[in-house]
Amino acid sequence: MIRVYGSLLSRARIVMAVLEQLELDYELVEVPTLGPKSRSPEYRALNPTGKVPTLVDGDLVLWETQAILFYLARKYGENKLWVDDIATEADLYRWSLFVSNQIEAPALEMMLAVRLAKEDGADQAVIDKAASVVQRHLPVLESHLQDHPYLAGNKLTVADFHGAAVLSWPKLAGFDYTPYPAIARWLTAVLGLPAQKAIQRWQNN
Ligand SMILES: N[C@@H](CCC(=O)N[C@@H](CS)C(=O)NCC(=O)O)C(=O)O
Repeated sequence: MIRVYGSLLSRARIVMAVLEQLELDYELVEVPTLGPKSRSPEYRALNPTGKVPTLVDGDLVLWETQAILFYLARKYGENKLWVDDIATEADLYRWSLFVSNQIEAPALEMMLAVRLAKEDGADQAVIDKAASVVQRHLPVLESHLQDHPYLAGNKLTVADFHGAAVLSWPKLAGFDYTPYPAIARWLTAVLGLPAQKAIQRWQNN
């Protein structure tokens, strides 16, 4: 059985949503993002970074969220969540890497500013600074999504699962996507998939 190490409060949820969408059986091995379990020698033997998620599928041990998503789509996708030709595959990598390289860090910073806020509240200056970096890149995405339903190949792919998850983080810091209607429409479509709801069954794991 496929095993995912991580938690619902981590990027492991992106992997889990893709597993649900592919209708694969899997087990969640709860590893809190911080804390002794993720730092244990046993866990570091699987993932030397000590971060989550990690995927174990038979003899394969894999970490880095997007590598895991690409593997799952290629191995089990059967034309689901992947694209058909090399040019469209390059397009999928382009959008995935654009989100990862340009938006993921500031989007995470916005979410963590709220999640890790002390009693006197989140640091709005930190949120605003990170939001301005995110915003710099949104017009490109907005323009693309005005003409395309999804990031690559005009179909739902793993790039959408990753991208929509990352772009959902600023919302937790109050970011408003109203000026970006195509992004807002895409976020609603991808984050509203039944697969996203299905992962909540691990809530009381
Ligand atoms: N690029 C990595 C990032 C992994 C990552 O930073 N995971 C977070 C949870 S979502 C984590 O484990 N943080 C704990 C730490 O930084 O020690 C991936 O996508 O897998």
